[in-house]
Amino acid sequence: MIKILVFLFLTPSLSLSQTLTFPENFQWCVATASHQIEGNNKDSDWWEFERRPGTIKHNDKSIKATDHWNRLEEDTQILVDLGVKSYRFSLEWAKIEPREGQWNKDALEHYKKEILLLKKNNINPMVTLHHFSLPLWFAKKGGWANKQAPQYFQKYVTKVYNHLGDLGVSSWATFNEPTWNLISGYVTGEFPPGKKDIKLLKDPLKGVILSHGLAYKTLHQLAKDRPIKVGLVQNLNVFIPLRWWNPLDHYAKSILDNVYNWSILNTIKNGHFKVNFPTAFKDDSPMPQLKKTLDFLGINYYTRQFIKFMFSPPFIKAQTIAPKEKITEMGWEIYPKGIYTMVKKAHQTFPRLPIFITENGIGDKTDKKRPQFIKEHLSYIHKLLQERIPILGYCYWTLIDNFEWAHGYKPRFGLYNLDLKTLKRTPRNSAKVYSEIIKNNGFFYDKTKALFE
Ligand code: PNW
Repeated sequence: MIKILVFLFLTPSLSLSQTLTFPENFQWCVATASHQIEGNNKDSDWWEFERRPGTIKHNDKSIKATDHWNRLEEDTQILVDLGVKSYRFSLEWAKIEPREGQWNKDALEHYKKEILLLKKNNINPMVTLHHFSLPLWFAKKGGWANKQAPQYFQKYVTKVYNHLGDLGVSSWATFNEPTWNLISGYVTGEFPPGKKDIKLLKDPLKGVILSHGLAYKTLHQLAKDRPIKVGLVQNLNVFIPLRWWNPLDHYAKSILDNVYNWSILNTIKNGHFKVNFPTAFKDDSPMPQLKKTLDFLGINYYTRQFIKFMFSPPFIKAQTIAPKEKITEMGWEIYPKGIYTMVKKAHQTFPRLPIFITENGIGDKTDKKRPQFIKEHLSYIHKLLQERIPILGYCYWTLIDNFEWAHGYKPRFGLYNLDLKTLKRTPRNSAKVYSEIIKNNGFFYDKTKALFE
């Protein structure tokens, strides 16, 4: 009897605090994006956008950013210090093709050097081909809304692969967060081209999907027998109807969920693009060529939002509701459980597809919340792994504080603090915490002490 009581008493606490060990080959990683760190991206649409009055908070401009372009060795050393197995970064199309059809060999050589440096240090390079910024010449032609966008992108991708394809890049992602990028550019106006008309979303959305499909095929054709992995990175947010009793909020939520989270992934799954957004646009187009164009899925997860229906355009309002302790510098709610929910949904959509958590991070200059933020998200990833969901790795966003798009330099996502004057990188406490997790391939986790449940 006593034995049973002791057992009942101890079991819950045993399972609530335990060492979480990750699979042997789990890819611990950090992620960055070229425009946010390299500097001098003069031929890009973002460079031009930053110079339009009122676009970027505090009138910040990317200018030199973190000067990563000139600090490859220093920054690779930081990656080595952290102990990451993979490094996710993006190539800058505007640097590689600054004017239509003119290829900058030095830029391609620069990326070659970067990849070789990573390989030399036993770090797997994960390349993203497009992370928000575009060559200005292409943006001026309408960017993704241009009917020829897939062909322009294909030319760029071909050039890149011909130059860098034999260096052992472990994975190629065509796009980073395409729906977020396009909604920011065409609906909220926060990103270039700075438009605010939801009706404008349809053409670039279809353009991006078709560009992904063509790039996927192109890369595999160029690779021939080389076993390359090509995928896409999608941001998945948890959306909740603001007022549970209001059918309009449920309706708005389902539309946003469909367009933002799933429109691209569903097109790939079904070979069919289907969006019905009555106040904006409706489309129903077969795209059989999109089927089977993912070797892996990259998921970026950050937050949950509450959705309200509004009676004027854009009809949908996303807002954050959470106590102050759970809100980040970006104003986003910290909601670790959401990574579990969204990865699980993605897995149900693509049951056998390998998943990579390509971004998860927090703006937190003081670093008070970051260590616990990382651990609580990882605890859910561990749970997913125990349920046999094939997650290959986890990238913390990001390595060094950087140019945070329309928010400028204020939000601090880095494991390393960036001194904006000297550009010196200094590890925050969480850099040590993360490198310990990597070294031990896990960590001790006490669920009863969770802060963000
Ligand atoms: C990502 N949301 O975007 C981007 O990939 C990065 O370039 C960026 O610096 C980072 O997050 C931090 O902002 C996001 O709606 C877009 O929750 C949307 C969301 C989160 C992140």
